[in-house]
Amino acid sequence: MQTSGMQTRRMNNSFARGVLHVVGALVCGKLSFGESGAPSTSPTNIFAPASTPADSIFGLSLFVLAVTAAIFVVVASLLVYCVVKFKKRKDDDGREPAQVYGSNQVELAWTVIPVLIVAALFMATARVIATVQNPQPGNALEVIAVGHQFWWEYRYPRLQVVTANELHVPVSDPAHPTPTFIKLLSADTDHSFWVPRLAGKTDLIPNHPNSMWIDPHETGLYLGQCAQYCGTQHAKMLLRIYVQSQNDFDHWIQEQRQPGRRSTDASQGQRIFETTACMNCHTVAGTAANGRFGPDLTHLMSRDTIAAGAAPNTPENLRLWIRNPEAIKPGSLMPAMELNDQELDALTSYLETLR
Ligand code: HEC
Ligand SMILES: [Cu+2]
Repeated sequence: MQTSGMQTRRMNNSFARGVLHVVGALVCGKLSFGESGAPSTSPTNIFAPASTPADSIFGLSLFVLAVTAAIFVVVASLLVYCVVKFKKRKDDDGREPAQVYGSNQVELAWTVIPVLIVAALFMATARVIATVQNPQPGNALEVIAVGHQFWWEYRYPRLQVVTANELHVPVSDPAHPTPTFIKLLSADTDHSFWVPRLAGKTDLIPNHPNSMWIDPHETGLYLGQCAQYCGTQHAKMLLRIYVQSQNDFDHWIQEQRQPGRRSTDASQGQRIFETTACMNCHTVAGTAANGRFGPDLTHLMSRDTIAAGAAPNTPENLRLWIRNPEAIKPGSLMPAMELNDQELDALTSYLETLR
């Protein structure tokens, strides 16, 4: 009996999902039709979950919405009915209507029914919380995400990979799940990790490790945003999750594990990097630079964006960034180093060798 109930609910869910997907996309103004005519989903659409935790939360929201909508319809119709039926008539004789004191049946009904509704909502919520807080299986991919003002540090402790701002994870086939568990830490203040299509929001709190997990069902780029005001540049602390096939992901890991490639043409830029305080804040593996205040730059050129998604990673933007970070991201904690044009060119060429 329980399974058939669940199946009907699932079917209702998928229909409601389709409707809500379109409504949501329309509301967000992001519904675009590709060549095939199929709607393509915006990378932050909360109505298009693509991972089990986001999916369970979405299902629960639909259930709660449906229950509360039903209550609303019942109450509003009774109200309208009473207003119309019992409005003051022309021939009203001014007498009070018959007064009814107490009815066990009515009182029982309006006590028991709400209690049952609340119990149902409670149990549905508890089930979703249990799913979302699923303990980590031993073989899951583990990532440590550290929130910094105003960028993300990502560490893969078992794979010895460190990167920033662009998280890569393997796609998870529901038949053979390969979830990713993310441990959430903070280097300074409260941040919040929220990639709406993959999971709910979880805060990164100093000295209080949190965790979450995702199992994205489709490859692609999923976007999000630090969802907790953490300082001036909170708005440009963007989240980018690249979900790749297992092969592409393994390949990416291989590349990230290489020490930075050396190139002699850029030795002047490297010298500036190592004498102009850059190396106090940034790490380039295989060189003397091992600062940890700013993003790891060992494979900077493997990233599509710089400054936590604030700008595309192009030579012009890189040069502008090191000339004056404020131009791209006001309030960023990287200082402008007052370099001259020739130093900027050399430094930019060096950064471009960090593949
Ligand atoms: C006081 C510490 C500090 C110094 C010194 C510093 N940086 Fe940074 N750098 C940062 C921080 C913090 C960020 C992240 C800014 C953000 O996204 O909000 C950053 C970001 C960057 C980025 C973008 C990385 C990415 O993946 O988003 C590059 C490139 C960079 N710095 C290069 C340099 C160079 C070159 C120098 C020397 C001229 C330098 N930095 C000096 C702290 C520093
Ligand atoms: Cu933040």
